[in-house]
Amino acid sequence: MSSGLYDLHKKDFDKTLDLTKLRPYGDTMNDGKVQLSFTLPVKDDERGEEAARQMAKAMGLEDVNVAFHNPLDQEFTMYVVYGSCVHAIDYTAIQVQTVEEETMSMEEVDAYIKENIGRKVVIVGASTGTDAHTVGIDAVMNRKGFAGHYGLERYEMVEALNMGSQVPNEVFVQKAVEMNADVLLVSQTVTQKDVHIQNLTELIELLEAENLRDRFVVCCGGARITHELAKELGYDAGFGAGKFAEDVATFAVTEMVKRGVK
Ligand code: B12
Repeated sequence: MSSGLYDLHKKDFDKTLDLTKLRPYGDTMNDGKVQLSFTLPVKDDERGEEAARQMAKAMGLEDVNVAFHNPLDQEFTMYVVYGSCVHAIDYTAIQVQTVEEETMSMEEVDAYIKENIGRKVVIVGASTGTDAHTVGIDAVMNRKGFAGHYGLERYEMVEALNMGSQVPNEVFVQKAVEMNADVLLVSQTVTQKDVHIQNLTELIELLEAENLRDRFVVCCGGARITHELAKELGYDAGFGAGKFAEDVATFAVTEMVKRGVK
């Protein structure tokens, strides 16, 4: 939508939007309509359907409609429900921590490295710990990239090593030292039982124990990683869904220059 149309819509058609009481939008402003899917460990029958309705109500939905239910197994059923969320939030009070650099293109990153660092930047990445997912780290590192964004292997001024998945933190650090890496990239996809927090914390502790933390720019990423979480865990930056090679490359090289790395 062009910004002109957007302004017209907001100013002339809607008088009820109050960003201090933000609710989901379905058909009309403030209707609170959401669609939600979840699984209950019960049979797919009328009683299960009622359980799904009550569960949705308990989650803060009203006018609940169980639109779809499908047995996954004898005792497990997946439900899709629609309803109106009764809660509202104050959008104007929201503050988020984000990476502030304006993202450069691959060509701009290469030019920036040539001008400010004067040698290739060495970047080692992996999906570490028990995490077997490789698509995220491949998206960022593989030459062909992802969704039209070339990966770091394609950058003229980057020497990139993608170690793949299930890489133990010790092996990762050993390789980073061996390659005299500048930047470490960790991908974490599985977050069940906060395994990503344990694993990400273990890596930082390992680097600190070996007095190596300040030697690298250390970034993590994954669908459920935020910049705020990454900072809390001792990383320099975190990148979630919708972030690509150029986002992390921009951050890493500008951070290196801020630190005076040559
Ligand atoms: C493909 C997939 C698999 C494949 C993985 C194949 C492979 N080679 O990677 C297989 C079938 C092997 C698999 C296995 C498992 N999976 Co799986 N899998 C998925 C699936 C369908 C897609 C994930 C994906 O590839 N996304 C695409 C990539 C491009 O997105 P991304 O990772 O978010 O990456 C982007 C950004 O986050 C960012 N990024 C990612 N990493 C990094 C790193 C850095 C440094 C930076 C800068 C950016 C960055 O850049 C990318 C581009 O924007 C998801 C469901 C879903 N639809 O998301 C489940 C999902 C991730 N899997 C899940 C689970 C539970 C598992 C298993 C544990 C299942 C099991 N019980 O065995 C196992 C894993 C076992 C293990 N030890 O890890 C859960 C995770 C739930 C959770 N919250 O923990 C999901 C969400 C499915 C679900 N709804 O339950 N899985």
